[in-house]
Amino acid sequence: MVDKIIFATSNEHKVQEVRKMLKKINVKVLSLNDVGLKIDSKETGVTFEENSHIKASDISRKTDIPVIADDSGLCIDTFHGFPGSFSARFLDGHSYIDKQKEILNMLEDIEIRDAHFTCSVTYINKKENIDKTFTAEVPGKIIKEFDEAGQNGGFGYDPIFYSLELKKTFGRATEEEKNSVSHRGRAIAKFVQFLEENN
Ligand code: ITT
Repeated sequence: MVDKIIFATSNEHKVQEVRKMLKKINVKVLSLNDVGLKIDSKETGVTFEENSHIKASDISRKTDIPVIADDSGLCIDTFHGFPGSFSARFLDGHSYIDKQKEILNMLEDIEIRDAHFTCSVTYINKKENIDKTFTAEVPGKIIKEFDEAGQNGGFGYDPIFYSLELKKTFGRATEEEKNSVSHRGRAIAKFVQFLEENN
């Protein structure tokens, strides 16, 4: 039975979310800091699947402990999925408040505001020769105006993403609520099912 995995990410928010989810099945999530490794992957893939696979395999080459990595992003229908896998690099060097405001500017006067988050999680277990990727989405809409009150919850673009299922933005949702419907929550749920069937 796998009881610990390394999460190959530089994003501590992702670690926090996934750690909570995997605690429920007694799998300990180690950050790169915990194991003294660094990630400097070039995200050269075109898809979320390719990029999560690049990150997981880069770290997996350096350790025998099972590894997961996540590539995720916000996809806006009107912009044909942009920023998508460029979500982190969009307006590089600027704060997420600036990034949120820029998305709201770009969508000014546009009525169709449908969007989704996508997340691919790659799991590599060298000892057992397993290399699997799980992908999931969550549907929503981009809100119309900057929401100061939503800035305290979640991370990244959460404050401008209105979840159709929660009927509130991810910024205003509790972590538990977000995880119950989110792209990452759903991709991790598929991974958990795989572990349960194969452990
Ligand atoms: P690693 O590559 O090291 O994992 P990263 O933050 O650069 O960290 P990505 O390349 O996968 O990760 O980019 C994901 C970006 O998409 C993230 O920085 C946010 O801007 C956005 N994003 C992904 N999931 C999100 C979520 O749950 N809530 C809000 N924004 C999210």
